[in-house]
Amino acid sequence: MESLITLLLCSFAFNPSPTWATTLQSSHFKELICNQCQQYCENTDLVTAGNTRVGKAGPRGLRGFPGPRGPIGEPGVIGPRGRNGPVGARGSEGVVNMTLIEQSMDRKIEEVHQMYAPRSCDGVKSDAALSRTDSGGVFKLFIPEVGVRNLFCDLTDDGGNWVVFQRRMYGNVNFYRGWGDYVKGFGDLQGDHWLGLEARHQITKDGNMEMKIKMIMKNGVYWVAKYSDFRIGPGSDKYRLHVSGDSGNATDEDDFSGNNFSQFSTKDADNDVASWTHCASDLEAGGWFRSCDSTNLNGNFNRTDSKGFWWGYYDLRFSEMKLRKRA
Ligand SMILES: [Ca+2]
Repeated sequence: MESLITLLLCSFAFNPSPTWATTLQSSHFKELICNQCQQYCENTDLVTAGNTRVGKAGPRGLRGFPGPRGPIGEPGVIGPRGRNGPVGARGSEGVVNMTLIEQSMDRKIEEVHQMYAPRSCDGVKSDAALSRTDSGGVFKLFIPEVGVRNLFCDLTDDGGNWVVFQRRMYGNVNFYRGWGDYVKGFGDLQGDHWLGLEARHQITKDGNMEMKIKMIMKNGVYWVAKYSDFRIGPGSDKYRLHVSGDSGNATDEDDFSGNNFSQFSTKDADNDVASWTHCASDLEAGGWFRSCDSTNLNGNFNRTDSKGFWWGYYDLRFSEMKLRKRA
């Protein structure tokens, strides 16, 4: 019976007439009703709110948008060192610097030649010749302060052992050159050539050297001039000529010793004593000129106007100057 009354009361409370609605809004009365009608409330989907009737809560709405990114946190503690990685693959082969290797080889070869190369033509072995002629050949000699140089050794004339330092035989080499060429040397060792003044100074600076000049004229006449003492001064003294002790059939008249104590001159270096002229330019050659006289064995033998001569004789076709240690 009590249950029936409660059911009726509760049914009325949740389906109020407009007249009762205001009364039902009283929180005190609503609490009373709910205490009595709890079962009913849970079963009827009806809940009072003010004077409006609402249904049960709907399904959960969509998730809202995420909030803004928070501030960056403090850096973490550095971790322990990792293990070594695997060994890498072998790289490609590098490029070998051949120029450096070749330069190094050249230096080594030069050092070996300096150790074993003879110092003069009297020390050469004929089978060591780089090339041969009837009278001698080209050999490697070591010249102090200059290095290893190829030189022509006359091994036959008058006992041999001569270093040839000037030769004119073919006329195919120009001898009208500047200072640098005469200091360094030029031409073909087996033919027309000039051994550099610096090498000549180094070879003769200690003295005790003799020198021989051989000349052949176009008519076949053979002349020889020989000097028992021959020495060339240093470059600082313009390779001054020191020559004395003449002999031979070409020394009866004025000869090479007429140029004794002269400095060397070329077309670009006037070191003669003739203040009024430049002998090397006048005679178109390099030489130890004093006042453009005596000899011009570096001149042009093909000219007959006194450009190439030995004391007034212009018809030379061959000349050779050579030196060796005095016996
Ligand atoms: Ca002059």
